[in-house]
Amino acid sequence: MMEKILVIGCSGQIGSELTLELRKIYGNNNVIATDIRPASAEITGAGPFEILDVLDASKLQLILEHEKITQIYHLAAILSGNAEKRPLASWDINMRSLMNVLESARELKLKKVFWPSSIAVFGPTTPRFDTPQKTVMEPNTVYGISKLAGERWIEYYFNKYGVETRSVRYPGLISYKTEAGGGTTDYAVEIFYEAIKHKKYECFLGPDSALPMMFMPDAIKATIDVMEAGSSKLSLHSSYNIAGISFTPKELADEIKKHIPDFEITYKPDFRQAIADSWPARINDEVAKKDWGLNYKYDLAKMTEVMLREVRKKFA
Ligand code: NAD
Ligand code: AKB
Repeated sequence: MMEKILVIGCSGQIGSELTLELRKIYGNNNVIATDIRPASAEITGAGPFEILDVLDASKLQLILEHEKITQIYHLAAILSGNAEKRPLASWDINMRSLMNVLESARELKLKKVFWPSSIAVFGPTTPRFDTPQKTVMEPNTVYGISKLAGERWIEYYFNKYGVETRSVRYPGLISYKTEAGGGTTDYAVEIFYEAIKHKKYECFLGPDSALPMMFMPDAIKATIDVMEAGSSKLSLHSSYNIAGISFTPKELADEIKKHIPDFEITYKPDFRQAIADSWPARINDEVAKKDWGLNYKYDLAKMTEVMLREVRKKFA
């Protein structure tokens, strides 16, 4: 059967790249891109795009039926930093959007859903190093609470109704195509722009805040791999830890200095420091490796080299 994909949140940091990758696999016209805001010319020029507020359950249902959608990639959410500024509105968006997607998937018997969780599901009582797949989870941010609740709901819909949602706990994602969307790990994107533009960066986290991170090409590959894995391979139906590379702001700055020797970093931690302090420094992703063969191409040095090259091109 031909797959027809709906991407919700195609204009964001992940959606802007994942949509293009999905179109390479399934064909331009079989990937319907949607977002509450306009999309890039790269997306609108190559295939179908529609404005969709995913909180509008009837419009969502209409598109799914009209386009005969078989799979949804649901990427719309309010990320950790922005969610702390508007807790109730963010809870509403993060949870109601997921419930709309799960209910539609149940009613229309869709084949599969992708919905990302995050390292934000962990909290200050979680072991910070080599964080296991299954461990203490007491998140203390509204974003983390919504992701943990989402994980419980996707597993519930699988067990109760057979709705198959595939999910990974993304670390902080680093990319150069689209701005990062209001998260705590965004310093690791901003730093490259400031390094190229001004040779200096004031970091909103302290020098030693180690966090799990991942370069976008590895994240896109993990997303597609978990979606394509055979059902019999999956030992869990909540969300898989994926670890990527862990580093501190100081370690990233030192790596950038190898390319821009006069680059300077200063530190002025803000409210996001407490969020970073509540998250793991490094997580364990053995289960994803064993179940569906998670693997990575980029380490800190390789990622830094590509980021500097690509951001430089943008300003050239
Ligand atoms: P982003 O903020 O860059 O993009 C989200 C997109 O969703 C935006 O384009 C926004 O316009 C859209 N959106 C917001 N509300 C909407 C609504 N009501 N209806 C339709 N669209 C709406 O976020 P991202 O970084 O691309 O993240 C995508 C997903 O991955 C989110 O679920 C996020 O929690 C998760 N995630 C991201 C990271 C990361 O580092 N980027 C890490 C862990 C998890
Ligand atoms: C954020 O910082 O909110 C995101 C995430 C790790 O979920 N990048």
